Amino acid sequence: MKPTCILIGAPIDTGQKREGCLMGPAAYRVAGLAQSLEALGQSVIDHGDVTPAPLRETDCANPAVHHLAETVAWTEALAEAGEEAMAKGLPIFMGGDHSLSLGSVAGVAAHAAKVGRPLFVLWLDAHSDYHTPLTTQSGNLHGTPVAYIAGRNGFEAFPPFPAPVPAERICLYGIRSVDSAEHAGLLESDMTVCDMRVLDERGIVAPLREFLDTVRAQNGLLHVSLDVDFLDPGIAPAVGTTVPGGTTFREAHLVMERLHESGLVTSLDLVELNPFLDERGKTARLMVELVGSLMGRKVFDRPTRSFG
Ligand code: 6HN
Ligand code: MN
Ligand code: MN
Ligand code: MN
Repeated sequence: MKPTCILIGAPIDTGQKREGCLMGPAAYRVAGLAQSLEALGQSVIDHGDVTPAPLRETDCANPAVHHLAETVAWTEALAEAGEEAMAKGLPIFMGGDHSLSLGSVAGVAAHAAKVGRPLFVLWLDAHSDYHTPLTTQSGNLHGTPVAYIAGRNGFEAFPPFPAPVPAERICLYGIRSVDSAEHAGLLESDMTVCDMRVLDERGIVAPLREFLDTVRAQNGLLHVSLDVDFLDPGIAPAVGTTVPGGTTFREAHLVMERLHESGLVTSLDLVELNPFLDERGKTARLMVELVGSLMGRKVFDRPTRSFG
């Protein structure tokens, strides 16, 4: 049986400085995310938007870091909402900037630990998001979730990450903008880094298939974090951190179709959509279409078809 999709709105704007991501959940609703999933025979519950936890006092040795207390408050609330939703179905976190994943993946990881299955994370992004609050120069906490998930130091202001995900279970896919502190950290880790050079050389499918084979072999749960800037800015302009050379319309759909066919995806983030920067809803609609492909939409479906 197909799991129920649980839509969780997370109108977070505190992980970066360009305002507008807080309109993301509303844009996904207007673009018909729930309806498009229902049209695929999926049952859908819209949980509404999460409310951040009460603000606590926080401090950080890096003066560049901003909105720390607010981001911690979102993390706490989303971790709770995420863990709860995992017990009921397939959560789809509608962001909100990428600091959302500090909380969503914390909730998912807590669930994975409870059910005793290894968690894997596929990070579809132009960026590696591997800063800690101590290494970030922009001070934008949306550039830090991968480090939190992997259990790096520097997150003392945040709740301890439940069961950090070993680096070899994290795959960064499509990256083409990595700061030097992130680069140094990644070189010391066993993370699977499929940067754009790798995808250009090997194609969009082969490295993904390898990662999915590992998830399957270990009976893992798979969290997918989809940052709008994974896509080329030409097809997805509604994001504050555009980087040229992103995935094409066809590549992105192919990734989603492969993910669907794997049957492995157990939770999903949709992050960094800034509807204020969109062109007549183009990016929001594309994201909704991509979720459709991830949840099984096919242009042409022949049971005997196989691509290896
Ligand atoms: N994102 N590395 C840059 C920074 O400011 O730390 C960009 C971060 C982008 C964050 O992709 O969600
Ligand atoms: Mn602000
Ligand atoms: Mn990101
Ligand atoms: Mn990004």
